[in-house]
Amino acid sequence: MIKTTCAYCGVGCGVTATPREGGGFDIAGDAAHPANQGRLCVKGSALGETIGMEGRLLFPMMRERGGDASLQRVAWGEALDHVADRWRAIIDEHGPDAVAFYVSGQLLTEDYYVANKLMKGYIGSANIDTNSRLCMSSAVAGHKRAFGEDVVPVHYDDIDHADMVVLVGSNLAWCHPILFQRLSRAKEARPEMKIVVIDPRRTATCELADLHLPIKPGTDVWLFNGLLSYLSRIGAVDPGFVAAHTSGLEDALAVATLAPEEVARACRLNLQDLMEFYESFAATAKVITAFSMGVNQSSAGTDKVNSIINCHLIGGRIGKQGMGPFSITGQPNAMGGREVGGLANMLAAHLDLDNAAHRDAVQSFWESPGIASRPGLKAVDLFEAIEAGRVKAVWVIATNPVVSLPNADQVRRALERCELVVVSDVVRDTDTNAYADVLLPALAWGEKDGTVTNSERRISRQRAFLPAPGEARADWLILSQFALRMGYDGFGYASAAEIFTEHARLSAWRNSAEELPRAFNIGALATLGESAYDALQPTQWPAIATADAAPAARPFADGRFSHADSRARFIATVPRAPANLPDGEFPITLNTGRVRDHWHTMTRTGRAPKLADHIAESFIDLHPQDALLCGVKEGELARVSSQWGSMIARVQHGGGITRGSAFVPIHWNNQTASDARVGAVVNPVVDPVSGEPEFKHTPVTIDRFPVKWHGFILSRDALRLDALAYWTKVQGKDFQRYELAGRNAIEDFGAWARQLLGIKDDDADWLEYADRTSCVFRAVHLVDDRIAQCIFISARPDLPARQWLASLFDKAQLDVADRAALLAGRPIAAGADTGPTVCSCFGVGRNTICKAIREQNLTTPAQVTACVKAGGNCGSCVPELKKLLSEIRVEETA
Ligand SMILES: Nc1nc2c(c(=O)[nH]1)N[C@H]1C(S)=C(S)[C@@H](COP(=O)(O)OP(=O)(O)OC[C@H]3O[C@@H](n4cnc5c(=O)[nH]c(N)nc54)[C@H](O)[C@@H]3O)O[C@H]1N2
Ligand SMILES: Nc1nc2c(c(=O)[nH]1)N[C@H]1C(S)=C(S)[C@@H](COP(=O)(O)OP(=O)(O)OC[C@H]3O[C@@H](n4cnc5c(=O)[nH]c(N)nc54)[C@H](O)[C@@H]3O)O[C@H]1N2
Ligand code: SF4
Ligand SMILES: [Mo]
Repeated sequence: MIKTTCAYCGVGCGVTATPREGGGFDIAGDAAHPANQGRLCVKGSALGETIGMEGRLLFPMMRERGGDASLQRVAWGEALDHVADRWRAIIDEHGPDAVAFYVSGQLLTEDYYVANKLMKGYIGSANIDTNSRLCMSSAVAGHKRAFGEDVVPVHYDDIDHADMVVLVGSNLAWCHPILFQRLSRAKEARPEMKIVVIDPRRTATCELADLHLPIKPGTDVWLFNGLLSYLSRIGAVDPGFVAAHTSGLEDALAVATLAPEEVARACRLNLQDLMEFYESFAATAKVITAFSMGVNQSSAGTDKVNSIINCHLIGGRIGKQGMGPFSITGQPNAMGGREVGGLANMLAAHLDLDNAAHRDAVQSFWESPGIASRPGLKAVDLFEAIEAGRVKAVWVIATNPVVSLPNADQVRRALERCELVVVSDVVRDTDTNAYADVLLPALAWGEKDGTVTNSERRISRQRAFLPAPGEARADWLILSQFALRMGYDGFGYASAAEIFTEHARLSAWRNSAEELPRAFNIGALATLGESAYDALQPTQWPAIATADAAPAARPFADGRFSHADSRARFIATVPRAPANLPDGEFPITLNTGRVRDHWHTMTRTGRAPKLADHIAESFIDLHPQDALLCGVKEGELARVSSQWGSMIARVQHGGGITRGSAFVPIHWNNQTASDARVGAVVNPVVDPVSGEPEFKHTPVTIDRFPVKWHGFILSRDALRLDALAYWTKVQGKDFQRYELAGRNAIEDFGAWARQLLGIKDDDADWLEYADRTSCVFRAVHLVDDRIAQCIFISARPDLPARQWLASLFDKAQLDVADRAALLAGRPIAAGADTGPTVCSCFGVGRNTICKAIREQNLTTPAQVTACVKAGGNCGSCVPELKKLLSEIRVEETA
């Protein structure tokens, strides 16, 4: 059994991988890991389905610009020589700022450290930015302004001690499920603990809340300024703490002038609800305010963060058990990236690029030829500079910017124009890889070795349990081999452990009260040898015990912060509206975010059949009245357009959205759908302090996407369907499923369908039912009495249940009843349509659950689990079970 850490979110759960007899691995939660104590959410428990070789990038590939456009396999030496020669030539001609790295919070700390050392110390530019710019740069900037250092002052077990937890712009139930379950258990044990959710949508997280404040998008600063002013007015202040450990309260209060009535109006909230929140906050000492992308991804993101921290400082609610402002990180190593100075305006080891003493410290430690002396380009600016030709070579590592950046069509144009695009990835086909001149195969989760740091500053090992496939290499090794070719010394690393201990030594370098004191100090780990590094247990900083020192307490426990005068700062946060507001042409505010079972651009979760059915295709969630005004109907397709671009998704209601807003998930892209990159629609406005994009607020218009027919295909082989007006791909267990829609009139259904499915053999075993007048068509293609493909077309979107058809792919032989059912378009056996998946672990559908609730009068999620298993494994669907239970209760009392 090998212990490692989950590949996905910042909770950082421990995972065990146990070889299975006959091949493969069993993935389970690590009971000894403090982050999860053995539990895994639905994504974590499906990790085993994502480690296969299909679609993997296994060899370096290169394409000649202007020549044959296709990528050709090359040797590592040739690829790295080529990149080094081109970089050297570009740097010689245009200077070091003409090249750039764009990296990721999914790199391991060791990879991240090497990339930063190379760029900032050796190439001499700070043009290295990361997708963390899109994620937590506002939290970083807020922490630095308030505390003088980017430190998260809360621990997971504080949740067990808090009396109030406020979740701001966080869909914890879906995005950090194991932390959410911890919160649910705390609430179960102490029902008097108050949970408040501040989110414009009524998300699954709200199922646990005592109070949901459906705030007007973008107005959080009004809300928290109002709270600060209220706390001050009623005297809910810790004057001793404020006097001894902070400065700037008067200035902060001077801009927090609105009375609660005015705040309620600005935030479009019910005054009573607002007061309930303010009064509870004032009355509770142990409050945690946990925040995530609804706060950070805003043109006022940094101010939102500081307006929250202000409310904690005024009452001294920080640095003690059960309380504090808690930035929940997204990616598995968002925090490790912060430790190595991953952003274009930071230096390694919590040192600053714009401070000469800090620069000198890092350069002297590295003994590097130079050190970047001014901040590099932040992500959005970087891709603008690439399009403008100022940056001529970019190397993208472990991120997919053609999908995930705002104004994503601009990103595509930038890469098209760029002289040299290098991409290191683990899969062969992504929307970004399509623009690569050089494609380099990296080791993936399960193969790579190193460390990650989770949301509570706990460093854990990711360990390899699989052999390196093909010629894939560790990202740190690729970068080091490139650096050596560039002629730099200082990159002769033989192992991840060597890099880690160097990083640990740097964190302690000149880190003393007299020199450059920082809370981040993992010097205690600097002497780990290879085997001690291999055996490293999850370790939280700053509390690292050593032979001669007891572990330090939690950060800021003594009220001393990292600013030179040791005081935390209140920041005067003047409320301001989002940069682009809805108007007559673009009347709806587009919000974007995540769904429960997918991870980002789906390069990994998209391959797991277990994760495919919870939400199978991209959608736009819209209030029914807005849908009416836009002329779109639930179940039909709509085009979502902004000034920047457009995409297509299926209209749905019921996502808890208020009027005037719409929500689209971030995951689908050109690999999984015909036209579903929501990044193309999102405005490229950024926060002026952090540079983080305003992903949650773009004015859009929504129109019908008219089609003549709807349909779907289930096929054992993958198909190319680019000729159709709309398609989207869903990974099944033994098949691919495609949802389709078309604008073409179909004359001869049979011939058309056979061509679409790639059937060339006239004698193929083929059954069909066609009714041209009502545009209904069903056909099935059998091979040796097994189903190979089936296709269903109808003028309306209400097609037969996919779950039932999927079950036919398990059968070794179709019987007569199956064939008849296929042509009739519905199962013969009653109850065979189980409905859309709710519980992905046991594949339990909505219809099954609702039927059990109704027939057996179930009232709690535990009863549902006992009856139909749903919710009995990872528990990620429990909030949805609660929702179904309450919907059926309402239905029955109505
Ligand atoms: N299943 C899943 N989990 C993930 C990920 C994933 O891809 N899939 N990604 C990981 C990563 S990298 C990240 S960063 C995290 C993100 O985790 P979260 O931040 O929890 O997720 P999001 O869905 O991006 O957005 C959170 C919420 O912010 C709300 N919001 C929008 N505008 C506002 C506003 O103006 N004010 C307030 N208060 N709220 C607003 C949205 O309605 C949304 O419900 O998730 C991590 N976990
Ligand atoms: N509209 C909108 N856009 C958003 C957001 C939003 O809320 N709304 N959220 C933003 C946020 S918070 C984030 S974090 C980003 C995430 O966006 P991205 O970082 O673009 O998304 P991923 O799909 O995680 O991309 C990771 C890539 O790295 C590859 N990869 C995985 N492991 C490795 C490895 O070990 N080495 C290498 N070299 N490659 C690897 C994967 O195959 C994949 O192609 O999206 C941002 N974009
Ligand atoms: S909560 Fe889920 S996705 Fe996040 S680390 Fe834990 S198992 Fe992985
Ligand atoms: Mo993120």
